[in-house]
Amino acid sequence: MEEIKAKSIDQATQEILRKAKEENIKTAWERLEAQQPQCGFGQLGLCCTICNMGPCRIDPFGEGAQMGVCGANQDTIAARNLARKIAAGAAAHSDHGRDVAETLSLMAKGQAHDYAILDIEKLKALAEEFDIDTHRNEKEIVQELARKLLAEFGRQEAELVFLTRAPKKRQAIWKKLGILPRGIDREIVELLHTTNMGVDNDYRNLITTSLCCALSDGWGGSMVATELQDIILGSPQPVRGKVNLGVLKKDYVNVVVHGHEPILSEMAVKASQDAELIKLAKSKGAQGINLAGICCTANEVLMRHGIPVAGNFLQQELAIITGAVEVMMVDAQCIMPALKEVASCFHTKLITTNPKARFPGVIHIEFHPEKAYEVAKEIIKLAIENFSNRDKDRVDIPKQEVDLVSGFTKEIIFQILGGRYRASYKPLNEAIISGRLRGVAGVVGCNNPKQTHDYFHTTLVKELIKNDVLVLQTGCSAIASAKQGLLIPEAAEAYAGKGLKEICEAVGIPPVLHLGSCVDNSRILTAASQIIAEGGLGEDLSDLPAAGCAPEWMSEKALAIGFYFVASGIYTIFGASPFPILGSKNLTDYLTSGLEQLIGGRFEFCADPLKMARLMLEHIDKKRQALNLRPVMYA
Ligand code: SF4
Ligand code: MSK
Repeated sequence: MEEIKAKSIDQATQEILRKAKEENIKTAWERLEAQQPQCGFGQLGLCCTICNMGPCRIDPFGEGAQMGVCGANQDTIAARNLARKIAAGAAAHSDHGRDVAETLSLMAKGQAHDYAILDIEKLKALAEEFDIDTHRNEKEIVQELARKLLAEFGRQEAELVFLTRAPKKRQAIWKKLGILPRGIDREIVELLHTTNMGVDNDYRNLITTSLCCALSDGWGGSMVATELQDIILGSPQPVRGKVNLGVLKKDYVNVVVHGHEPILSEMAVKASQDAELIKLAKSKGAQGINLAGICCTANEVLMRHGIPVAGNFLQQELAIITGAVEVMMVDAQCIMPALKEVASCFHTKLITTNPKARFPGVIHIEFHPEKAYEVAKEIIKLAIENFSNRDKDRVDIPKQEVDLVSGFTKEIIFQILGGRYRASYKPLNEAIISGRLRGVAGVVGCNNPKQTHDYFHTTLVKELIKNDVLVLQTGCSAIASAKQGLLIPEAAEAYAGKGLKEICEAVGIPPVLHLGSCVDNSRILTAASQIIAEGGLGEDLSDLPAAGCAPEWMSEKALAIGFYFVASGIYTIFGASPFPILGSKNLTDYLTSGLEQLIGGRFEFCADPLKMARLMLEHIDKKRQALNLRPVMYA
């Protein structure tokens, strides 16, 4: 019992972990145990496999080899390893953005009939940003916008258009450092080039190139994904939903969507509501079709349709172990290879849909935007057919399902705080200036079985809101908070400090705002830029009483996000496991201290969520003092 409680604070997770143990099904936690002890060289960033003279390792105790065969030292090796991860993370987000832009391009050619422009205002606003004449017909605007957005990936000269959204002072810092990203692909390629054997051996320069690459993700690829998804799939509005494994329904055909790219799952939502398919499900003895999500695809369909969320990253295997899932359809990113093995213990059909993300021996139904609805219907039909294969005696659905409110985009925060007729960030700025609100924090990122599941996210978030910090969340972090009941307006009464509570009650929002999926961290960048533009809180993002944090991170994408937060001037803490760089003292010192002089932001590593909160609060207070703001009202 104690052993299971150490794995997760979430009761539904604990319940299914017990079931997994009884049925001898291994999950990420057992596989982590089987990996112990994990490689110390890898943890410290001191193992290099970049060329075939290696692998080389640096002895962290200073007794053995201090150089690789080529002469690379610990600083070069650790920085190169880190840089490659950032390039991979940025590539994942940005390739997602490209796929959405390609869908827009197909729409313009009349080849993606299942999609329509659902946010025309946003389309026009974006077109204007890209210098497109909006007095033309919609098709022409779409065509031109798709062309210009796709060109952002291969741009060879000048800078990405979205960078102009940042405050002028921030743009000047990037310019001075020579890190204004050109094409998104170009920066990823350049970073990979510099990490080749015998190219960049200066850890500081490798970090400069990494910052540039990460900026091309946050202010490039991810921003393209967010903006276009809003245009094609509709901009989210505040919406109620439910979260945790209890959203799976005993008498329904359960279909779980998992991954990151909502273009197909959007069609799965439509197919799950198709009258004919519901009739078919009923003819098979089910009461209907129940669609639920895992990870960021879940966040996308939750934000736009209130589709329930079955869980975050570490719950993907557990959803199948409930025995109640007919189909888990996956797109790309954060999908554990182990799902195939776990699904084979049940009747669950695992279905891959993205040609970039295949599993050997797993059903593959390839998604193409040209026949999106057809593909979604085929998958839902397979789920219906599979319902009769469910072993009812092995079904065990935890009862936990918690209410939440999601759908807070930068535009919605703007409208809610300012009111429909005077939408603005002014009330938010005034609340910070007056000290009613201490500041703002972005809490994002994954789960990691090395930490007690959800504990770091929720302990940190509770401490921040108790101290009058408005928390903005995305990804699996937001799902963790939702499961603890922090994403409903009533949470303000239960957990928030007096100042934050007053604001939440006045406008009817939760103290923790769910802004969407991992690519939607770009919403935080634009919201922060608009706060600066509103006035009274400095001239640059680094002036803001704000901080970022990824308490339970695991993905390379989290590193890319951390780097674009820091490159944007934000103090950012990574929780529990630090970056695998501690074998290089120079690099560690540079990232946690030296970088601040250069770019205004820096990293911190901290393994205690309460201490993390304290560090973030101290940073916020330091920024308040620098801005000469009034003391926090209810401190
Ligand atoms: Fe070893 Fe240098 Fe090759 Fe890395 S690049 S494997 S340190 S020889
Ligand atoms: S899904 S990147 S585990 S947040 Fe975006 Fe969650 Fe991290 Fe994947």
